Amino acid sequence: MSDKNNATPDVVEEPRGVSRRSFLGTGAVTGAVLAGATALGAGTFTRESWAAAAKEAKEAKSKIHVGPGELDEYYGFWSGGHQGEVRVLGVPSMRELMRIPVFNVDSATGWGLTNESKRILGESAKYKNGDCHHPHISMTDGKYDGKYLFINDKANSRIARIRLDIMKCDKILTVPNVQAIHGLRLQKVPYTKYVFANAEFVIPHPNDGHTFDLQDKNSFTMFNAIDAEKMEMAFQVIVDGNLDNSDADYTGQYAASTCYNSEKAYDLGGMMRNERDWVVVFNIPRIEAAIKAGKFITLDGSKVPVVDGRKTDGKDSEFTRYIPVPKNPHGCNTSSDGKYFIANGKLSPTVSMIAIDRLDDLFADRFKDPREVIVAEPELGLGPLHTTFDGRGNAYTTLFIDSQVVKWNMDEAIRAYKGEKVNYIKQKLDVQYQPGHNHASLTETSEADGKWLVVLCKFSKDRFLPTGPLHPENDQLIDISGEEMKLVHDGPAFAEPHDCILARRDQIKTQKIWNRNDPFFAETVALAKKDGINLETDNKVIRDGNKVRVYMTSMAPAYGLTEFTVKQGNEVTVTITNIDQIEDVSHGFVMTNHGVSMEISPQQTSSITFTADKAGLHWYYCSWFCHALHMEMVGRMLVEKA
Ligand code: RUQ
Ligand code: CUA
Ligand code: CA
Repeated sequence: MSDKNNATPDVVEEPRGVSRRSFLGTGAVTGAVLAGATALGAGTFTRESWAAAAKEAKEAKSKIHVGPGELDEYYGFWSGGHQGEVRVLGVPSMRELMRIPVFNVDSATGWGLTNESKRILGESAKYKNGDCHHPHISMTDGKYDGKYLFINDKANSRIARIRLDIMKCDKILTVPNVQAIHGLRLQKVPYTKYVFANAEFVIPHPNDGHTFDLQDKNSFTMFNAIDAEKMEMAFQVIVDGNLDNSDADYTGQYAASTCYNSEKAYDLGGMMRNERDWVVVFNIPRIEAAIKAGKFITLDGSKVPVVDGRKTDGKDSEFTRYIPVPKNPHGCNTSSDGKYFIANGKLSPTVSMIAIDRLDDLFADRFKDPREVIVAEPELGLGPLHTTFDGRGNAYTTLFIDSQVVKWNMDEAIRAYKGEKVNYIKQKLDVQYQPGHNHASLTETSEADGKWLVVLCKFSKDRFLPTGPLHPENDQLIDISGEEMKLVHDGPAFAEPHDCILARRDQIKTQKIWNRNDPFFAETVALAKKDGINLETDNKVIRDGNKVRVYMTSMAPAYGLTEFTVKQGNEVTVTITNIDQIEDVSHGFVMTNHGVSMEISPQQTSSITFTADKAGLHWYYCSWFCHALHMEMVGRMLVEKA
């Protein structure tokens, strides 16, 4: 079997290196061209280097091979990008374990179709799309507590929460009065009380169609804090410029966000006018105090407390500080040692290291220049987007334009900034190609263990069998446990895992079957109770005017009801309780030709509502292969002519 799909390619017949490395050098990346960049490293590959790569690939294979029946060491949670779901992978095998539908509609589980999922989606169930970027796991004392995973939807300005014990989305919130939730991070210490979420785009307030213009005081965007347990808005902070990515510190006091459009421009040229944009730092206790004291406003019909974190006449507000950094910065990453916020320069070859222990002084106005909090600005290469950490003092930054990951040492970068002659760059590794986020194991917790690095490449070009004009992305796994980074795996992925996160497998505890008291379907259980139904035993049809409620059990390989009759035009709700107790015996329910499909896992209750608009006999069947007689797990609905 060829190992092309899981490792560096075998030796190739001709040195393809040049074309493989330089394909974006001629204008495919507007930012690169406009920033005057050309692709570096073209021609660095030779026949010999490919042979070496092939040898390395062989060694790598043994490292990542998780044999049949063996378990991975890490859970990986991958954003599905504009596909809208969250994916669960095992690392290091990079095997996909599960998909968690969130902002998409999913035919297998019935997400977006069932009544339970529609209640969770709420008002926003009308949207069938989403664009998720940043999955993050809830923390206690700077370590994963394995309770929740949160993720943003840039497309429809939402935030979703996934319960990790069942790996289902249980809450979705639309953030009011903003457009495009992008950067999302969690408070790390003392625990994840807040989800911090950046709204990217500047809009007029009220946004009632009165203007295209964004220059006046009533046009702005906001930084948002969400109560993680209630999944309700806690507060919003008006900012200057726009907001891109963010992170929180290890004291619970500060959060920081990058801004690439300090210009408040509408077009590319305008957004690149300033040599420096900024990082805005939020003082969480001060914001909380102001809100407690009633010193806030509300906006455009919402009740959420809003404070103004903008400068007035060049003077800082009490809530924020703006630290100028070059240029259109993107990623914002807190180092695992808790010392620095690192802003990734994107259009500048540098990253800016902000000393978190200088922020108290910054907020106390003890500095003449806010840039006095910057302790280093190492030059790393072209297009730095995101940085991650190994817990041993090294940082790893993706270079989008160079198609590389650069490993560098933070202390040495600080010494170099002070004028010492020291080479803080440890290694540059080619990745294939154009990396966005990267993520080292446990990197955003105090337990960063420096074992694995995932690099999410936006382009895969020639790394996989061709799939037509649309190519997969390439999620690469790199071994960082030694001195040198070693690429060990290529992982094709469908649109578009911006970001992923790795947790140790012991940090995630899942249920094997559903608990009958689970809140996920509690409302369905309550409705059944109103109909006098015992879901675990009853198989009954309740007629209520034009509405028909069909209750049945399922146990492999049969439904409790194998036929029921309704009238044409009836609104039919089918509620099924899977009374199987055996792990892995999931059933499904599909009503043919009605767009009806759902999952019913052991001890779960699921319900779905549809209109019986076609007179006739309609078969329903179990869609999840559950038993030797799975094909026989069927029933019939008779729809009588109106
Ligand atoms: S951020 S790489 Cu949402 Cu970079 Cu996508
Ligand atoms: Cu039940 Cu297949
Ligand atoms: Ca800018």
